[in-house]
Order: sequence, then structure tokens, then C-alpha cells
Amino acid sequence: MIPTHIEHIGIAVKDLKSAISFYENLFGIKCYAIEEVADQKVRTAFFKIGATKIELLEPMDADSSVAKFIEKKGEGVHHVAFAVQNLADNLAKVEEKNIQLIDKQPRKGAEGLNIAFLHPKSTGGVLMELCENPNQK
Ligand code: CMX
Repeated sequence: MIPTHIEHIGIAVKDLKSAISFYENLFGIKCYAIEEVADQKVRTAFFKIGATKIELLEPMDADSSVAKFIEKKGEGVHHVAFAVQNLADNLAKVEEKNIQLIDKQPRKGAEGLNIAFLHPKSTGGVLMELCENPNQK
């Protein structure tokens, strides 16, 4: 599996509005999309930095995994997402390497991407996401 690029870096924040202002002020760029991912109980905001995005993640609920993360570790980098092609095939290959999959099958994530997470306990402590753009298969 060779990722084509870092698709995005997910950053957990307590307050989306003030985090958006911080990035807009720091880089002079505009947040181009805000989206609620209901099944993950997060509200997201996106910035483009070249081929990569910054995804701000605000929990919508106290039992959201992002809320648990903030409670335990505080705000900060939550996950790194790698762009890949043929996600389903690559998940099977990752599992053969004895890396624990959180998602055994691709599912829909923000921006209509097909996504799957790998467990941080088997990736050296980094929550990794693999993303496939269904329009670039
Ligand atoms: N990065 C690194 N380690 C993490 C982590 C993260 N983001 N989240 C949890 N962990 C670690 C914890 O610190 C804990 O380690 P210790 O046992 O050493 O304390 C361990 O993983 C278990 O953590 P937990 O708090 O008990 O949390 P859960 O097991 O309930 O869930 C995880 C952890 C990764 C399986 C869960 O957060 C998950 O399924 N994540 C994938 C989905 C997701 O993150 N969705 C939000 C983003 C959605 C989007 O981008 O749109």
C-alpha cells in the first residue's frame, strides 16, 4: 500500500468557532466547509493546505470519541489520514500485517470519502485513517 499523499490531519478542538478563527488568523486562509458527521458525533471544519487538509473536529456529544480524546489528552492532533486507492483491497493487506482495523470495511466519512480507521494500539500510538476518493477510483 503506497499512500498518494496525506489527505488530512484531524485536530480535536473544544470550540470549532474559535479554532476556525485561529487558523484563519494564523494563515490568512478561509475555512471552506463545515460538516456534521452524525454517526461520529463530530462537527468538522476544513482548510486546504496544498494537497493536504486540516480537519478540525469538535465533539457534538459527551460520548463522542473525540470528546473522550479531549478529556484524556486535551486538544491537539487526533489522527493522520492517508489517501490511498483501492481501499477495500488495502484494508485486507493491512490486516494480513496483523495491524488492528477499527473498520473492517470502508464506510462513508466527511466529504463523501470512503474511509477506515486503524487502531492506535497497533500503529505506534497514532490513530490512522485511510481515505479513498470514490471519484478518483
Ligand atoms: N490517538 C492515539 N491514541 C488514542 C486515540 C487517538 N486519537 N484515541 C484513543 N487513543 C488511545 C487511548 O489513549 C487509550 O490508550 P491507553 O489504553 O494507553 O490509555 C486507547 O487508545 C483506548 O482509548 P479509549 O479512550 O478507551 O477509547 P476507545 O477504545 O473507546 O476508542 C478508538 C479509541 C481509537 C478505537 C476510537 O476513538 C475510534 O474508533 N476512533 C475512530 C473513529 C474516530 O476517531 N472518529 C472521529 C473522527 C471522525 C472524522 O474524522 O470524521
